Amino acid sequence: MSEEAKKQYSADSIQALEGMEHVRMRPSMYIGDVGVRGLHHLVYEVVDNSIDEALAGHCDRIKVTINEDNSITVEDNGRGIPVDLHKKEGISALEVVMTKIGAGGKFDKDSYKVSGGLHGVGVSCVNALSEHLRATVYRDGQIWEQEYERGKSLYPVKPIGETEERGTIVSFKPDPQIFQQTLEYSYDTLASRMRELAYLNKGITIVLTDRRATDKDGEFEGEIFYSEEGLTEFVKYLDGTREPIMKDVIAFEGEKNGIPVEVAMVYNTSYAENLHSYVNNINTHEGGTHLSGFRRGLTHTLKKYADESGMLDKLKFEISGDDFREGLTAIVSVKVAEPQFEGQTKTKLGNREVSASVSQAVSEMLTDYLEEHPDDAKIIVQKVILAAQARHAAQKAREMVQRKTVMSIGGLPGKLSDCSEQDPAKCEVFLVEGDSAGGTAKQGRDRNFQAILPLRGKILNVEKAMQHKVFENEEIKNIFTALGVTIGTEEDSKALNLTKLRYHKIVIMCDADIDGSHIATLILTFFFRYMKELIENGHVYIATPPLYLVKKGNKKRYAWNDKERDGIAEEFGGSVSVQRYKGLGEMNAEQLWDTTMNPEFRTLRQVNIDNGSEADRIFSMLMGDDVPPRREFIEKNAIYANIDV
Ligand code: 0RA
Repeated sequence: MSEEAKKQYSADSIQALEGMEHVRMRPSMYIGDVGVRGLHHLVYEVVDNSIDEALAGHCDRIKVTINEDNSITVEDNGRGIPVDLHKKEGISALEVVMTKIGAGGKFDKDSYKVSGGLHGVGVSCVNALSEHLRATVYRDGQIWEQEYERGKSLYPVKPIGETEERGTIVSFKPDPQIFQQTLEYSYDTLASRMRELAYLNKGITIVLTDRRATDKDGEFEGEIFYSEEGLTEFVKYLDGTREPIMKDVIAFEGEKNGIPVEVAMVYNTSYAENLHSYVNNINTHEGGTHLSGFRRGLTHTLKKYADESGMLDKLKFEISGDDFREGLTAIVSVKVAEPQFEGQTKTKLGNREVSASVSQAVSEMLTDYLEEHPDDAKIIVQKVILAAQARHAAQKAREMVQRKTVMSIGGLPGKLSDCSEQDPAKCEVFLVEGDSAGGTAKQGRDRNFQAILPLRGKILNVEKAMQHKVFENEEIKNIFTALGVTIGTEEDSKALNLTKLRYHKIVIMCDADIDGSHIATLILTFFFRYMKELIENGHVYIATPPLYLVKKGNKKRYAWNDKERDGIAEEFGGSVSVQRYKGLGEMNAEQLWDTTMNPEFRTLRQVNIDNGSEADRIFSMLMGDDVPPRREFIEKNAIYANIDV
């Protein structure tokens, strides 16, 4: 190496070090956060590299394993990360990929890097944030290996044996210094992302194994995700518990103006609109140009068909864009070479050119389908007309809600016990099941900043009700007025106005039993379908009342599960008395305050939606007609597991 080259080499390695150090200093800049999400993000980042290798046509199998110690192994049968000398860096290409920020994928200029996690930061970030990482490459008859600690290589890449196989294995253990909140992986969270990836990238087999758990035959828990038909199957999966009103899923797959576009859609008997959009396998929660292209293509094509069919002749009012999407489940997935992400959470596609591509794709596939399936076409148009009529009725009901909200002096619901604090950021409202528990909560609360809104019994199942029924429902009107939220503008009948939100914490407080969780789920469904932004902005919480009170003499402690109860009993020793709380009503005001409402001691679970399509499927299943899957789900007591409360 010349003096110049040496200088350059050390300068580069200093820069690389700084890059890796920076990741460790500011991990949230790279992976979003250092909580549960960030922890799972590490896995997605590594898997994305293997997905890219598969999309480039070199790999069809990815294995993801949660190991006993909560480390993760990702294995693929691709070409293997190159291990030869990287000329500029003077080290193995593998080491460059693993230790240089932003180096990933630079070798293969031809390859179309399309996947990439939310932040698309590369495997070097995962390395920087892992206390240990091992990369093993099977390539050209040799097995190569290198290990790292907190992003620093422990030795140069070395051959460790011979092989006939090809592929890459990355095993990493997240660093407890970084991930202080939790190091435990959620099987359900990983499973729903792997399922999603399998549907979005048909033909790839993704094997997920959880070595922390075995089934009754002693086998490790796990699932194999594979989709032959991609989005068409994804739509069927999402609508598994809904009733389709048409024979086939309408689907498109191809390139439009050089942009790969995939769309699948089906109408069902529900009233909910379920649109999910992806760019490079990333869920674009905030939508963007691809979604507006979809909407435009759909409205335009259906409207044209309906007009020409003469079915709209007797209709007295205009059909709006919304009407075409009632009971519609659809997925739009595009691959964009240089995506521009905008919006609050950087999940809104900005690239203008994509809109026309998707719109054309949708027009083409819909026109074909409607022509070939005149019976289905008629059913769809009838559904749209019904939706338009219902929307008309809803508009009136909503205006009533709004009028009440606007003239809010004395217009608050009579059942609301408001707090005295005026600053919404400091205020909380508890939505409490039943008048009696509401009474206890009212006595127990700190009236300075805590308001109570008792709800009567089971609230309306919005999943099965038409919009105007929802807006006419007393309890739901009360929720709107109490929260100070209005809904609907000229262009968008479902747009929320949160500027007058009266409480920044909205806490659902229900009994800790099956009925209670059913009611909590009904309320959550309502928020999910009608006030999603409240959830997205982190305003919705679930209170967690204790299950047991363990007493011995004058010692007493609360327990939130059986394990805790047994632990306390053991600690107290001898014979203890255990009271099981069947409902909030069994607690007195002081107990409720101590355990569930007092910010110093309570645990509030914040509701957030990690995987929108899975949340949608779960709500439709929980609240739909199909009883068996619902029962099974509620009994597994995992109602909130997949929506990550
Ligand atoms: C760049 C070039 C080549 C392979 C890869 C990247 C690659 C990266 C990852 C990450 C996980 N699995 C992977 N598999 C492959 C190979 C180029 C060639 O062989 O010509």
